[in-house]
Amino acid sequence: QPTLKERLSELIPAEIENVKRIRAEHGKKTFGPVAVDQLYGGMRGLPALIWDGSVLDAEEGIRFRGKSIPECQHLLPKAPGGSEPLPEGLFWLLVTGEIPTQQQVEELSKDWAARAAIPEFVEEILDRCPPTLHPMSQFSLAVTALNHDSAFAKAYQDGISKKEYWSPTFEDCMDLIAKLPNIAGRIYRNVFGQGKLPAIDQAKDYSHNLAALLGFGDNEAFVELLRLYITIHSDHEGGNVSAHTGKLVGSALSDPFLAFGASLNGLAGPLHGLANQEVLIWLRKMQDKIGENASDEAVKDYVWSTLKGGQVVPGYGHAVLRKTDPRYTAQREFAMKHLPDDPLFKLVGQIYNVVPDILLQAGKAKNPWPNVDAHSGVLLTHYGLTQMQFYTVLFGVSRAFGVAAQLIWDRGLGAPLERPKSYSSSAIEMMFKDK
Ligand code: AMX
Repeated sequence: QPTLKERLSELIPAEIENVKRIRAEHGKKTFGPVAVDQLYGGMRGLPALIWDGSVLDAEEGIRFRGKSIPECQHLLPKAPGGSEPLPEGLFWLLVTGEIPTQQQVEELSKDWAARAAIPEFVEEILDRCPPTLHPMSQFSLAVTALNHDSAFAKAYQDGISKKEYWSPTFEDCMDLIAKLPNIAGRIYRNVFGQGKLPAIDQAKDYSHNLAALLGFGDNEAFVELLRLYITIHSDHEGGNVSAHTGKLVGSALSDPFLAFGASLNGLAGPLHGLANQEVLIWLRKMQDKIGENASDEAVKDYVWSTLKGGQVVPGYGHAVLRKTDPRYTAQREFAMKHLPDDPLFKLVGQIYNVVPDILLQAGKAKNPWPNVDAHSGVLLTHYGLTQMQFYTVLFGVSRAFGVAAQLIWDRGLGAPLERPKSYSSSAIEMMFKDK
């Protein structure tokens, strides 16, 4: 059975021809006018990028290479005794569009375990960070510093041909994903004082090793949660801040460590990945104010007070989605199976029953339904990972999968430097002066 790299070396030449054909047949066609509002309005709906790993439908939610989350849960290989998909398999799917065999996934687990060590100087950088530096800033620092050993940067300096870019990019992407658990684990233990890091177990899968590094290796339900968590957070098509940033920075031929470090800085914003931290802070504040087992009325009042204070309800709304996020639903199903009586899970369910109506009444949000971040923190908290400042780091570990898959393809297909056109407001006025 071919390795992932062998399979890619077969797929890339065929896809180069495919893209040539698409461009020859359709390259000069246009779809949809550009409205001035889109330039001022964060480019919503503006067609601008090629992204092959996943596509987001406003009503249905995400599909990874055409497969919904329940289909991925069904089709992708599992760990022995487990029922959630192994993220190794999801990565294979994102990169190739194909479902890997159990053996191919096991090889990937081994490969990542073998690449997992981080350089000593990166450990030192992390150990010197004050615990008051946000875990996401530490994460981004460490990932950026991995560029020291980038195979791509070195090959470029050595004069590699453009046709070969994908190969060292692939190696960097594999190293990147493989090293994230050691970085995340070190940050977690440094910041929250949780003892010494264990060694990577070469015989275990990625999620198991990540769980062990965080101190939860003995908790099989938590390991299963991480498998699901990484799978569903991996990719959300190309226009979201972290994915687009990675692609943009990669287009300058910055190596995958530099590109993904930039992704992480975008993910660290409260309207994007930091929302999972914000949700938990908000839930805790709500509990402090109105107590546990509060009435629907009290929850409603609290939600209104958030809105009236000029703040967003974290975990609700989305730039593209217009229905409940299937990533929320997948986590809800996990909770129903593993922690149906958890009080915080019950509060999340209660909030689901009141927030959409309130957001509709408030009349601003285009989507009143919950997104992925409304649920993830509750699950992590249940198993004892209660430090919400750390939650976005786990989102970041997962998001590397999607960004890396696209970086490999961008270099494989020779994607050019991104450089869209910007306009000044006076230029816009001039353009439509007499129209
Ligand atoms: N609570 C209160 N107001 C909200 C809201 C929410 N959850 N969602 C949207 N709105 C408001 C917007 O702030 C905006 O107000 P404005 O006109 O005064 O600027 C108005 O509704 C219209 O916004 P929109 O077109 O519906 O959303 P958007 O595409 O501009 O923004 C998002 C999308 C996610 C930033 C927004 O819904 C939001 O702030 N949600 C809360 C934060 C959150 O959960 N982020 C995580 C998203 C998923 C992810 O990336 N991880």
